[in-house]
Amino acid sequence: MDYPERWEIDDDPSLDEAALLEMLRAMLEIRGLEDEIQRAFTKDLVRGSTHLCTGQEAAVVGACSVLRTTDSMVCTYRGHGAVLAKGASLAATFAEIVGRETGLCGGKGGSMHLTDAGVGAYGSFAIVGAHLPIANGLALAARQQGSDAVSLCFFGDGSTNIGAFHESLNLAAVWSLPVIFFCENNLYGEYTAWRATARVDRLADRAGSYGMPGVRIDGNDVIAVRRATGQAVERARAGEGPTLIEAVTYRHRGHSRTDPAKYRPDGELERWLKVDPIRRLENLLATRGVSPERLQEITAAARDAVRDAVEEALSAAPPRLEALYEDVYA
Ligand SMILES: Cc1ncc(C[n+]2csc(CCOP(=O)(O)OP(=O)(O)O)c2C)c(N)n1
Ligand SMILES: [Mg+2]
Repeated sequence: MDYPERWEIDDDPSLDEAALLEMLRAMLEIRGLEDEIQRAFTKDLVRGSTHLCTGQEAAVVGACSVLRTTDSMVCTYRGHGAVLAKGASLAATFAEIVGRETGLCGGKGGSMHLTDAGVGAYGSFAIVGAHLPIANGLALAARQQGSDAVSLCFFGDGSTNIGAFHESLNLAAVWSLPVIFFCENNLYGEYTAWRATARVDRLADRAGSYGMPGVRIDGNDVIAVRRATGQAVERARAGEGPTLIEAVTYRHRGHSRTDPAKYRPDGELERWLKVDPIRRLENLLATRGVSPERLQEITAAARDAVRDAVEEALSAAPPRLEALYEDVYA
């Protein structure tokens, strides 16, 4: 079944209130920035396309919450949230998306090419599955350098039918590479339901073919995501090799740009809005005794941070013409 079994999410007593509030803040900022990116897109401030992760915040925030800055992360074109969760600045991310020189890549990469090596975000990739071998390379590099850093790779359900997925999982298993293969199964690859493209009941079961553990989790439960990723990271750091995580989630918006997502059955979006990952974490915090006023404060602070970031980014200049010849590898 591709829907959470329960609405409430289980508490984890090992996490203090500050850790939970920090995850809430990160999820709210991602949600807020995605709204601003959509607004900027409709105002023609974004060149190319956008692929928003609205609804999938628990997956990227929960997973990145157990990483260190020195751990690496790669993701897909639906990667604004992943890069922010890994620690990139709101202003520099937004500036990149609207093509300003203060952007993560000097405004020359755009929405689908967000890179911030300083925080271990080694790129978002537009070619489906192309970055799984790169995640292996980052893991191998870490091991050869004698570091215990791990490599986390986000990808969609669509990637699991691409050749590079199978080659990468096999090689990572054979070489016991410290990789966490993190599949955000948001039920669709572009306009096609994932169940129309696979005959397995759980994508996580594919891990068995390569001799690594595979787990399927509620991807809208930030605590469950954090726990599963934490276990995979521990295994990887201990030299025990890769893990495949399938986090079942849902994108609230269409695939890209202004896709109205007419291919989704009536009522499906409304059902998923009921299991919004942010509302579920807020509910958990309320059961811990965090007051509604405190939650509102966090929400307001996230809104202000997003507004300031957007203002800062939009006041920056586009890249200089000469920048065209900089950062060129030749
Ligand atoms: C190799 C390749 N084939 C096709 C495409 C076109 N394409 C872009 S996104 C996408 C769907 C991928 O779906 P999924 O992996 O589930 O990620 P999601 O968009 O749901 O996050 C496709 C087929 C591409 N970018 N790369
Ligand atoms: Mg998908």
